[in-house]
Amino acid sequence: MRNWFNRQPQESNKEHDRSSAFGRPEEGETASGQKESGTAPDGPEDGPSAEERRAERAAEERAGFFGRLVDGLRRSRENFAANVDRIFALHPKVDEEFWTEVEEGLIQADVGVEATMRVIDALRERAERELISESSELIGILKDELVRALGEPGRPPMGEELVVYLVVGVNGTGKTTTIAKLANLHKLQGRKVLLGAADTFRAAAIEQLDVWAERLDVVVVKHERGSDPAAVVYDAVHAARARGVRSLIIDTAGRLHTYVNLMEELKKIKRIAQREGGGAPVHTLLVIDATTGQNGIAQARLFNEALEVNGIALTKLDGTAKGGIAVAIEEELGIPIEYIGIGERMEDLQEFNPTAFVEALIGR
Ligand SMILES: Nc1nc2c(ncn2[C@@H]2O[C@H](COP(=O)(O)OP(=O)(O)OP(=O)(O)O)[C@@H](O)[C@H]2O)c(=O)[nH]1
Ligand SMILES: [Mg+2]
Repeated sequence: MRNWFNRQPQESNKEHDRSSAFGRPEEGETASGQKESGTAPDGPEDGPSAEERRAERAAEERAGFFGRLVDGLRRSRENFAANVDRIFALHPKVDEEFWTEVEEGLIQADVGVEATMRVIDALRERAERELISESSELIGILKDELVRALGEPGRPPMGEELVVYLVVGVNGTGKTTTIAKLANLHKLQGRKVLLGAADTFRAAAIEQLDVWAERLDVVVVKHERGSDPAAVVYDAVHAARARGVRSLIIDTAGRLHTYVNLMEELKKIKRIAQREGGGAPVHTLLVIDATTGQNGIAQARLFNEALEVNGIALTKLDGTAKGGIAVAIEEELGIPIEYIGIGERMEDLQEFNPTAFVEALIGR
């Protein structure tokens, strides 16, 4: 073999289902955009009842969500599913060679050594306990164990009061884009959103956030380029409190003159947000680029040591065949993945759902 992920991915399909959770029709509208009649008949002979229509709409939304996930994970799926098929076909009996192949396959998929060992141990244990000798019977169990290894998905605080989201990460990982997507998601969830442009270091960073804000129709609190980011955060937090904002999302620099400078600056920003927020939780969301593999995990450790990260947004999953990195992140960092990025568009951010993720990766 021995490479699960050695095939060239095809061009990503940019066509996405618009009748999704993100493009959700307004209340009182059907998925096709027509107004529902308040006097719609209820009986089976007269068409679906309101409840049936609601269930239908929920199913459509789920299909849209899953369809986009499958599309976003296509590179990983093509490799993962093809190699699972190949290994299981090549080794119909559960023997040592089968275990070696599965183990190597998971490691190649960037699942990480520790997580792979745990998954393999759990699989072996179940195979022995349930006297399974046909490898095909283990596919469902492999999925179960991967879901288990992904742990509980993280859910950021989403209460009625202000939450400050401090979005941090190495430069280029997708912070600003993720902030735009998050703002879009939170707006769709009915939350009032404000952005804070605290990356005052990189040229054009403020303008980039501004462009997104205009498209999203949200306000940005910003200062001049080169100004003190902590002062931006101070103003942004006070503006958020004064305006009854629920989600204040703060963009930060990914690079300064030195790494130590960056961490000191981020710590200061966090302190200011905590001090000025009037008790508002400050949720530190670390953005990791999935295409950077184990290197991304090493970076995450450093950020976590300095800032106590609460959750992870794993971006660019559409750009890698090694989606298994999600499992390694959970195993090695113990920080929950809250969101995944599966494309460059505003709609391409999803709340992380381990079951759907594994199904999209190896579902058949
Ligand atoms: N394919 C893909 N591209 C993404 C995703 N998220 C972000 N990007 C792209 O990654 C590039 C960098 O994104 P930014 O949001 O500017 O990254 P950043 O972390 O803010 O970068 P700095 O401000 O330089 O620190 C852009 O071209 C984005 O379109 C994703 O989920 N999928
Ligand atoms: Mg940025």
